[in-house]
Amino acid sequence: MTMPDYAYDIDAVRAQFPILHVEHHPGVPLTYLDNGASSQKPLAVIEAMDSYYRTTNANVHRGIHKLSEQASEAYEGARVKVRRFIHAASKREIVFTRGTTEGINLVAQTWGRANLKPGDVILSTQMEHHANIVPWQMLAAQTGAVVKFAPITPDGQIDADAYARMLRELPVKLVTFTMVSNVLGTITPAADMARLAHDVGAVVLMDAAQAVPHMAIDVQALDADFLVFSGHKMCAPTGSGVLYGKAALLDAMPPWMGGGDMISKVTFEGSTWNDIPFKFEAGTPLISEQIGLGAAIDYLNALGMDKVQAHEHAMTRYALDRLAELPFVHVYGPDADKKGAVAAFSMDGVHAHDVAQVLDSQGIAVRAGHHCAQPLHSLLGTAATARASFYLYNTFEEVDRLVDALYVVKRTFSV
Ligand code: C6P
Repeated sequence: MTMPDYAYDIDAVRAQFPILHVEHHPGVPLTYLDNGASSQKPLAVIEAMDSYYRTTNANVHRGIHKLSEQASEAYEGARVKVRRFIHAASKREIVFTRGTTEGINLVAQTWGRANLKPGDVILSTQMEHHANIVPWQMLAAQTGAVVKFAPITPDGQIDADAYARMLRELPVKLVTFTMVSNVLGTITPAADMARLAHDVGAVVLMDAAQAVPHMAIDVQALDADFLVFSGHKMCAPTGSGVLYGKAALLDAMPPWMGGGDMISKVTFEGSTWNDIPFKFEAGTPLISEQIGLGAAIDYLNALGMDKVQAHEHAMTRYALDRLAELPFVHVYGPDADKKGAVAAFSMDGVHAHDVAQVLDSQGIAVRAGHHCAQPLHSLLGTAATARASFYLYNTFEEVDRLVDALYVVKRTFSV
């Protein structure tokens, strides 16, 4: 076994996650390898939300009473933590959303409807999650714009020549791509892709749902115009999430949803809008959830994103090496150096759902299906894969447990 050469006390990390110590099947430890779908939550996050409801709960930006001021301070404090975490220039550029999906839909329905005309091209890639396909198809139907997909190579990377050619030859107005594929694990060359897109005057959106939880992100170094992510994949509660947008773009965009907090003045004749980011945060927000996101960021910062990434990289390499020992298992995507902590695989003669069910009986949680990436699965020539995805609390022993359990799957189905 390759032992990690970075300081990382995995037992101390695991002690912070109560759910990892619950027996979901009697006598069998939980091996949680479904982190691409959602991560588990550390005590720091659980306690931050508990403490909010015990001591600080009120609506934000509204009351002039002490409790509302405290809730607003905590909520806006979380925004500052997000700004620092992704190195945005200003907290005005941090719009709170319910997650990646909402962030992409927001950009499509505001920037997209205001800026796209018939024939304009929205350029995406063949490895996108449905959240980065469907909102653009809906926008195309509304505006007459066209969605195109840059192809990928057989080892699951962006075809760089084809991408550059499409940018040169098509009237591309928006480029939108994932930073890490939720199926192949591919880490895309985001900064290079953004530079090429900017050379032809296109605006760039980065889907960072599988990136922000796992690596240090600097939106200014990436030169992202928009970048979206979900809290629930990075130790924070469901319902927390972020749309980062450059201030000049957000300022120029019309609002999406109308209601409380997003207005400057309302009369029976019409309304004017609040400043960013509030212009995009209509209604009572998910207050405790975004405060939980702030606590998750504190937790990740204390661990160190460099160490998180080193741990996951070592584990992904180990997992790919171990899975390569199994001739009846086929792993999709590039090798460990070009990949996030994801291993989607198929098994000869056994459907992915059956694989997942037998693994579950061994206490191992993986996801099976198309992982909300149906077009990519058709390209791969399969309807479904099983997917093990790792996070900061997973261990090398858990990889061994997965490999042993795959032999059980093989025996169960006599393949
Ligand atoms: N992928 C998975 O199991 P939401 O649901 O809004 O938090 O995230 C959507 C999303 C967008 N882009 C990528 C690359 C993603 O991986 C996801 C979520 C989960 O792969 C749930 S489908």
